[in-house]
Amino acid sequence: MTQLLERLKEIAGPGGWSTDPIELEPHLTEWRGVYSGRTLVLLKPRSTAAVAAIVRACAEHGVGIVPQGGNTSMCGGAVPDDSGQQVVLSLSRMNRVRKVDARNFSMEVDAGCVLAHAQDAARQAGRYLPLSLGAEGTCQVGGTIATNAGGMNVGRYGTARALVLGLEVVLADGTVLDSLRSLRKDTAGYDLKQLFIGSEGTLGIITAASLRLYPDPGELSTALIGIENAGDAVELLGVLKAALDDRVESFELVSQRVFGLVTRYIPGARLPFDDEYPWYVLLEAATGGRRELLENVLADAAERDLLLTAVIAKNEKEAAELWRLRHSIAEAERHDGRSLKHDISVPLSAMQAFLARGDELLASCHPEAKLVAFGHVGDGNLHYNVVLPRDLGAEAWVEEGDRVTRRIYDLVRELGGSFSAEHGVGQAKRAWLAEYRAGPELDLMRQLKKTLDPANILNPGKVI
Ligand code: FAD
Ligand code: 2HG
Ligand code: ZN
Repeated sequence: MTQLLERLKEIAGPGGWSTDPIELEPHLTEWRGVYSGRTLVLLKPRSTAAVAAIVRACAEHGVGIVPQGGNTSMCGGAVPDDSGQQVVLSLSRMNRVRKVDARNFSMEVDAGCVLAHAQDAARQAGRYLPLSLGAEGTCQVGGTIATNAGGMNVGRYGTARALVLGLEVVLADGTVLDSLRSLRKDTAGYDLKQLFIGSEGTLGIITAASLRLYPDPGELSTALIGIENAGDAVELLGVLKAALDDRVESFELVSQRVFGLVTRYIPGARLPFDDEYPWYVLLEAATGGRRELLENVLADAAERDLLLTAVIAKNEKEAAELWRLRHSIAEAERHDGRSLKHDISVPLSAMQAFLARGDELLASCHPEAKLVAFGHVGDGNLHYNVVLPRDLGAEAWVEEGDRVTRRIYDLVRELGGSFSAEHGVGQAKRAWLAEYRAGPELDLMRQLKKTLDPANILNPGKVI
């Protein structure tokens, strides 16, 4: 092991590795603090060649590698186990925007480029990188692709997968797979890059990506709406889409309890209403400065009793304040303490049934449980988080938690949904994957893993 360690340090070069406990600490604990581990060494290579050399060295010694981006994973995907034998490979020093091709509506970036920096670079070239999430100031392009993250505007632009035109990936034997093409059409054989999108570092290490860009959507109108029932949000979305079609950029649902956490824990956060409403929708539409387009739809929705109140941001500052409320939810929930995270999706047509039956289920299964529900309802994706009574002991929390989670996931399955919509599986949902995807799907996933990583050195202990 000492020999390997010395070789890894040499490959990473001065400033490219650390065993200092203080420097290691943020790399060893998950964002929520639920999962943590130890490591042999933290490596921060600067080039694809160095990543390949590291993988080759680790492969020779059968040592596990945990690729790490911004470490914002919600399911313990980016931290090592507690053996102290795995290597953490941070992409943070591979953070260049390689080029923006405005004419081709594409950009090439290193995997370690922070998502917000990639967005800025696209904007400076007069283009738009639509992928947007609360963690965008920290998460990296590589990590975001590796989880196939979703975020705030999937309805119009798709998840990370839809924005990937090409990838450069280091395979488990150190081979560099160069699929870094920027084409919208390419039917030359299997589309290999798809294998690595959403594979959470278990099939290869993404070192660079070519991303699809869009024209600037122009002026956006942003509104916060108070509604009576969560189910009305689905009707409201229908009205909005009928009027504005694909100009709807975002459509987020948030419960009063959730915004209550935000105003309690996030300094300066306040809602623009004097009264409270049971549920809220935060929506954004590309109206090109014609606010009246949105005003008319909302007036129509009010006539149909689909909303109780609405405020449209008058300028970018007000819009940013509304988005700050939304983007602060995960942080506020973290301050509030432990919750059972259920990142679920169902077909939009089943969303109302899910919400109604979910309420019944929680009432019957654990009447004292508190629902912390919010999310990307326009995509059929809800964060249906549940807080069990705080006075339950740790063991009972786990037992009760599993029971509640199982009931929720069973309902999701019955409605044709998924127990993991956008956060991935990591370590948190491995057992659920084994159960809810058992059969040919899981078998094929295992075969793929065996083929691409026969010695199981890429993010061992995650996903499958
Ligand atoms: P990490 O957390 O570092 O890693 C995630 C996974 O990818 C791990 O399995 C890791 O091993 C692997 N990985 C990392 N880099 C690479 C690489 N280069 N090659 C191969 N594998 C790699 N997610 C959403 O989908 N939508 C949201 O709206 C959303 N909002 C969030 C808000 C907050 C405040 C936070 C903390 C998280 C949020 N997330 C959201 C979850 C998370 O941010 C995303 O999944 C994010 O894109 C992960 O990127 P990262 O760089 O932090 O990856
Ligand atoms: C969001 O939509 C993230 O804000 C985080 O996906 C969800 O904290 C969560 O449960
Ligand atoms: Zn989300």
